[in-house]
Amino acid sequence: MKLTGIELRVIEMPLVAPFRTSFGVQTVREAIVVRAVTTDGEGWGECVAMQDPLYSSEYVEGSMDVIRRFLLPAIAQVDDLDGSKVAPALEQFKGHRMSKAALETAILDAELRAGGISLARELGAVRAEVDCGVSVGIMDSIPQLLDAVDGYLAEGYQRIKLKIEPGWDVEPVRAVRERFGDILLQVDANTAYRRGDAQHLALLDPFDLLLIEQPLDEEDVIGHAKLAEVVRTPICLDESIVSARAAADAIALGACAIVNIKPGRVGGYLESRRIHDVCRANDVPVWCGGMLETGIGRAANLALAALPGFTLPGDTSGSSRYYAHDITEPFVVTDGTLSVPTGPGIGVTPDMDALEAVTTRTEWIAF
Ligand code: NPQ
Ligand code: MG
Repeated sequence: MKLTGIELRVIEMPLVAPFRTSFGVQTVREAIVVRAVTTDGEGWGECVAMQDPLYSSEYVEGSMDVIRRFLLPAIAQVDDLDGSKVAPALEQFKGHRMSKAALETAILDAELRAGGISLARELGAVRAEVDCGVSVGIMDSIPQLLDAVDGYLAEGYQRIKLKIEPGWDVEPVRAVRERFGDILLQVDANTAYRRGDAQHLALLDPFDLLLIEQPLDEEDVIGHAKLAEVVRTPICLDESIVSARAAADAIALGACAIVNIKPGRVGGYLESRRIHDVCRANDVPVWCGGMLETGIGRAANLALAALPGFTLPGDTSGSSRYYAHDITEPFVVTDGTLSVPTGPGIGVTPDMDALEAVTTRTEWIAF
């Protein structure tokens, strides 16, 4: 396979409702859609970096720059290109995992489409449907939160994740537990707490949460291990787990009992599978995180979430959780599950009119 060129599109998708986390309020999802054009056909990927470096150090304009100036020229040097050769060719460049993941996915998708193999099959999927959870943002009031959770439960979501931060933690959790009883419930702090908050976080213990996700700074792995000795709620890491090595280290240190896998954060689906394998060998459950993906990223996430170690419902929500109009066929939650795409590659293609409508800028980089 030879790459003919890459199309980069910056897109702006309005969210159905503002999404508030400890790092701010999002009303629009800006992202990059990658189309790899090869001698064997096309492939698609999505870069999940946000517009601003608030979740991680990556951001849209930085991704555009590093892809254009460093990553694509390195891929241009690779003979007989396929998905497995992308990460090794990009290893020389530090970090920028979301940008690398988007390129690897687009090239892997092109390879798999040409070979008629689904991404799910390629990764080792063992199920045709995945259990869906939903991430619920910080709200202005408890009644508003309860209305939102009520709506998601009515749609069939099997697990609720509440975003928390200091000042919005014990009370919302108590309110949701009291109102909805024995549902699968977990929380995500996106690094909003410090080591000294351990006793406060232990106040969540009576609510039987599935897990608390990334309470401390992404670099504070030992802090999470210390916290695990004080709180009974299992600790799950998100931001800290940037590679299979980071996962192995965090597990060895006792910093996490559960791992959130996001392909963008770790440099792609192939590294995601390695993390899955490391966690499985250690009996650590994993689940698939979400980054407000369009249908392109959502399709690929479903393939990953179908692997055997994904034993907890993921942030693999339906398209309508975030978008009134997705750029692919919408993913619709039925009986609390989403179907894993079965077609070649990621199994979906963007609707070009819908994609065009949300594109703010297109760059074509020929090889
Ligand atoms: C998390 N995702 O698990 C992330 C955080 C997150 C579904 O909770 C724009 C782009 C807005 C990426 C908001 C979920 C975002 C974003 C939240 C990621 O930590
Ligand atoms: Mg998270």
